[in-house]
Amino acid sequence: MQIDVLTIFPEMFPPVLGTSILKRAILKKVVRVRVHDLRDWSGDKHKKVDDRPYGGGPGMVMRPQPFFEAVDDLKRQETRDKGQGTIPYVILLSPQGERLNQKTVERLSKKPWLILLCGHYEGVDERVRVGLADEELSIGDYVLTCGELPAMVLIDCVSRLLPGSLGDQASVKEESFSLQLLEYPQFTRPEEFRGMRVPEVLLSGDHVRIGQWRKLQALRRTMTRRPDLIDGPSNSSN
Ligand code: 4GX
Repeated sequence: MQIDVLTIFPEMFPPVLGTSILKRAILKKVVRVRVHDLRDWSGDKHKKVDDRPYGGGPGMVMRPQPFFEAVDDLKRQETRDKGQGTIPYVILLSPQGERLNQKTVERLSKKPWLILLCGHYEGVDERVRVGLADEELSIGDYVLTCGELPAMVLIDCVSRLLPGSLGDQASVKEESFSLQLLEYPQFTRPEEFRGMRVPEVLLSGDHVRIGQWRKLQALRRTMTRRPDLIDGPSNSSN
């Protein structure tokens, strides 16, 4: 998969892309991530990418032109390099978007090419939404300072689903189960730590009982903390 990011803070990305699983996925060429400075397309001698909102009001709005021209250039470049154009799927990260969940991540992981648009200030010109983005996504109902962190979240959760990114693809399957039910409690050594003991059943070696205990714990936890996961898709947060 190819991922291009349009941002005014490209320096935020290398530390995240260069660590752990993402680093390995990139080295193994499971995913290719290119981060571009949106100011390269500002078309302005001061590299300004924002302007004052029509109608007045506080804050600044990101101009549409740099986003549109950057995407045009990336498409042109792709056609030049590959002869025929893969079509990019353009995503705007914003609190107004549909909330990201694992189902969406799975759908996006099947796209050959994503372009992520990171917004700042009070937002971006509506025409970016209407005329450029294929989809608008939010990573949750809280307000961040920028769209770069959501873009990194998306890169992270999409990349780990790509074949070859995790050593063990079985863990992907298991994780997707754990989205219908919260995980059971896990323990490792020692048997007692600061007065807290590992549940006796886990030391019993009785795998039938262990399986039953884990299932019960997972159900209990889900019912108390995330009943919406059991109620099903009628619930908003699912
Ligand atoms: N999940 N933010 C984006 C600026 C902005 C506003 C409107 C585009 C349109 C967020 C979130 C989030 C804060 C990132 C505002 N860009 N993005 N930024 N939660 O809070 O995605």
